[in-house]
Amino acid sequence: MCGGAKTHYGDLVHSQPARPDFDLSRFQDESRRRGVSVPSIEWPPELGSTNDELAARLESSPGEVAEYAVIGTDFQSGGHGRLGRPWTVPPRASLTFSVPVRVPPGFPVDRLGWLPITAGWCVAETLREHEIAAGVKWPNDVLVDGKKICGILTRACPTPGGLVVIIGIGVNVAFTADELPVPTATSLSLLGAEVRREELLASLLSRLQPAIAEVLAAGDLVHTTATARRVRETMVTLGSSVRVELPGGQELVGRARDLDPAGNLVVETADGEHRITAGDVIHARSA
Ligand code: BT5
Repeated sequence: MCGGAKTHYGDLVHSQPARPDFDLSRFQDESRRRGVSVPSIEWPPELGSTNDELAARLESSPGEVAEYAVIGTDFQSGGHGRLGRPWTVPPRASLTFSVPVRVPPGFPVDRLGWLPITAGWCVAETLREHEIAAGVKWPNDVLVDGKKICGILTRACPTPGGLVVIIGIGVNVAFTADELPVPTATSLSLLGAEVRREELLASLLSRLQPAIAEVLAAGDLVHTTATARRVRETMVTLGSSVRVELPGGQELVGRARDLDPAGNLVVETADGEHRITAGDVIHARSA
C-alpha cells in the first residue's frame, strides 16, 4: 500500500510520497549485525498508541510481556504525549514504538525521570551517526537546530511482578514539509538524511538497552553514572535561558543550570534556584 494516492491526513489533503512498510526481516538482519537481541517484535500496520497497547497488555497479562519486547506500528492513529497532547505522524514516516523495562526493587521512584532523558540521549547519539547534530531537551524531547525530531513518553505501570516503565519513542523519519504537524517539528528527511527505520531501530536499541540497564542498576547513584554524564553533555537545555511553564499554570524565567541527582532541572532565576520536576521548557531563541 505504498505511495501515490491522495490521502486525508488530519485537515490536510496531500500526495503521500512512496514509503516502505517496516520490514521485520530487515530489522532482524540489522539487529544481528549490531549484536542487538530483542525477545520479540510486533509491527502491525496500524495501532491507536503503542504505549497504550503495551499498558493494556501489562494490565491484562503482565507475565507475558518480556522486557524489551518491541511493539511498533507503521501508523499510530491516536498517539499522544504528556497531558494527553496529540502526537501526530503520517503513515510509515515515523519510527514509532514502545518497549517495557523492569524497575529493580529498591530503585528510588524519584529517580525515574532519568529514563526519558536517557532514552533521549540514545536517540540523539543514533541520529549523530547520520551526521545529524541532535541534542536532548529536558524532559523528553530530542531537538535539531531547535526543532523537535523526537518525542518520548514514559509511563510507570505497577504489575504483580514489580514496577514496569513503558518507554515510548517517536522519531520523525520521512515527513514532507507540509506533513509537519507543528512548525516547531522537523524530520530526518527534511534534514537531508534518508535512513531506513529498521536500521534506526536496531541502532537505537543497541544504545538503549545498556544505557537503561546502567541507570536502573545504579539506584540512588544514577546521577554519577557515565550515562548520566553523557546525558548532561548532550542536553541543549543546560546553560540555556529558559521559560518554564509549570503544571499549575505558573511560569519561571531563568537559566537552566544543571540536573539534580533525581534528574530534575535546576533553574536559576532572579529569586534563587528552583528544582523543576515537571513542566514545559521553552528555550530562548538566542540560547
Ligand atoms: C511528547 O509529548 O513529545 C511525547 C511524544 C511521545 C510519542 C510516542 S510515539 C510512541 C508512543 N506512543 C504514544 O502514544 N506516544 C509515544 P509532549 O512533550 O507533550 O509534546 C507533544 C507536542 O509535540 C504536541 O502538543 C505538538 O505540539 C508536538 N508534536 C506533535 N506531533 C509531533 C511530531 N510528530 N513531531 C514534533 N512535534 C510534534
